[in-house]
Amino acid sequence: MTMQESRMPQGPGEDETAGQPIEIGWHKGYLSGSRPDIRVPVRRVHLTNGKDVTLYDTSGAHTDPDIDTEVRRGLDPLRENWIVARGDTEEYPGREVRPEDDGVKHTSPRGGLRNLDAVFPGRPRLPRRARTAADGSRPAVTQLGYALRGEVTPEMEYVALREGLEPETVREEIARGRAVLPANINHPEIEPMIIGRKFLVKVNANIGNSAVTSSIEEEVEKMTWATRWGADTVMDLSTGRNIHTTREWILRNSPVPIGTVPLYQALEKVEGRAEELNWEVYRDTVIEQCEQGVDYMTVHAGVLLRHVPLTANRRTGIVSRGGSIMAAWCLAHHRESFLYTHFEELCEILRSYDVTFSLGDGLRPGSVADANDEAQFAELRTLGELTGIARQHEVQTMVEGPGHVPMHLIKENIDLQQEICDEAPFYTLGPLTTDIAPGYDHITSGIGAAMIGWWGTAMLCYVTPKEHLGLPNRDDVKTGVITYRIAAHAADVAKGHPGARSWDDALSDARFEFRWEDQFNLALDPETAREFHDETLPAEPAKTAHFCSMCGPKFCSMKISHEIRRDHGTDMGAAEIEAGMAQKSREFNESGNRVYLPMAD
Ligand code: IRN
Ligand code: FE2
Repeated sequence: MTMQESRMPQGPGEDETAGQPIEIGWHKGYLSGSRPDIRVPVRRVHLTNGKDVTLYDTSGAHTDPDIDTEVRRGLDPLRENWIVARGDTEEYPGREVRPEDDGVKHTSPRGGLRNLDAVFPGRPRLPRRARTAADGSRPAVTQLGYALRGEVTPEMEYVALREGLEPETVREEIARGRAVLPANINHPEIEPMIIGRKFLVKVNANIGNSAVTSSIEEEVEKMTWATRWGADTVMDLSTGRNIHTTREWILRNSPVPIGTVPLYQALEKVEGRAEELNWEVYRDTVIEQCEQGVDYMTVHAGVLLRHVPLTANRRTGIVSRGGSIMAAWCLAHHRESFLYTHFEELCEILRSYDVTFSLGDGLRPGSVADANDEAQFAELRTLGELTGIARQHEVQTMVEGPGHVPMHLIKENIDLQQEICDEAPFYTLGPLTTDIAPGYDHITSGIGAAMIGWWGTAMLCYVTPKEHLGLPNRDDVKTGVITYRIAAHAADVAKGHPGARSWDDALSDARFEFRWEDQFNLALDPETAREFHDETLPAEPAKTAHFCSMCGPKFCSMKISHEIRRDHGTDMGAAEIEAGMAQKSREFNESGNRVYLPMAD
């Protein structure tokens, strides 16, 4: 296969370049669709042999030198015309956001002082929702609704181009409930993406301030940093102050869908007292976030009163934050969860904005000892029931999964989830395959993530080295995203996603042919690859020298293979191979039987 053929995705569409000089090794390009406003960003890596490789790109306009991005203004609303042209939505005044909704009331001792600089200054905007009919009803303005009605939306065409698949495949998978395309009508800035087992495995990165540990600017920067390294979605798990405003800044600047757990903000509104939560506070918080443009929401509606006792004998009880809030509420009132009893009302809200459900796993195991227990699977059965209800309302739905699971128990998780939830996309947190390595849980979980991704999990929620220990900083975010991109890509290769392997092949060719620059530019993390190489071979010519630093100039398996091929051609008979090997053996013995030779030699 030539490098030209090894584009990923191998989709239709022509490439336009973004005018960046080619010398830097790669540039941002665009694949164009059936209309001028469908332009799918790609990372186009230029190889020194004159060919190029096209890679999936999640980094948005922030990495396009031709687009002047300014965080105070926000990204251009790429999807706005598509949404308006459908003619099924209306603008309306929206909810008024009170200072206490912004987490100010109880976290600021100075009586609601609000950092006015922090208010998002971008273009004024009224929220949209599905148009209200005379009888008060509203149509489903969801991608699922359109797919069921046989319509291929511009968003569907966009992701088809992005994945190198047919638009009709995208529509079918969404209609079947096997894929979701999270795209709130109030988040027109996103570059559409799809989550489903037939598509590339996706990675989510969690960010978010807690109390006062980080500023809005830092959170926005973490978001752009995470998407730069390949996060397909970002969840803002902020709690504490400026919660609404922080989210506004993130949404207006994010090229990827944003997820949240509305329960966290609702809890802030009742000053952290779980038992004081109620449906009205929760509903208003959900609407507030729908109007802002949150694309998917974790809803822990599967934690039922009768499930709570099932966790009593667990080694590590309930570890999900949302799960423990809902368990506390159920026990305090000895009533069924308001998320469960009001679930249909919640569906009606989400369908008016096209917000996707991410049904939370509030009873996921928090240790390998608790994996696959009755509490976990009882909740999963409830999530299956809720998936069915959400679909009847034409609300897109995915299902969250564990957690901590040893390797031999992982497969049962995806198999059961697919069966119980009628193949709704699975979105798992790892799973961590052992509990013994705090500080390295990106690795303990990356192992589980690769396995469960291979078996059909559609999106992997990253885990950073700070898991169980603290809040991730910028470096941890990068480490988490890179680790999970590896897991996701390894799964794509194993699943045989069209085009996935060609990235590996392009890099292997570069490695085998000692095209160091190409190897760096094709690498998932070019900076680290280049830096590590430069540590041992700092001189510039080394990058093109025909040996690798592992074996030195005199002995290198790849160099030998090259020499054999050069001297004997590639179609060698057994005798010729034997002769080549004997020759190499002599050279080796004459050099003193040393595997590593001094560089100066
Ligand atoms: C993903 C799969 N299972 C849980 N997650 C994520 O964990 C979820 O989407 C959210 O980002 C995070 C925290 O969830 P809990 O602890 O409130 O359940
Ligand atoms: Fe954990």
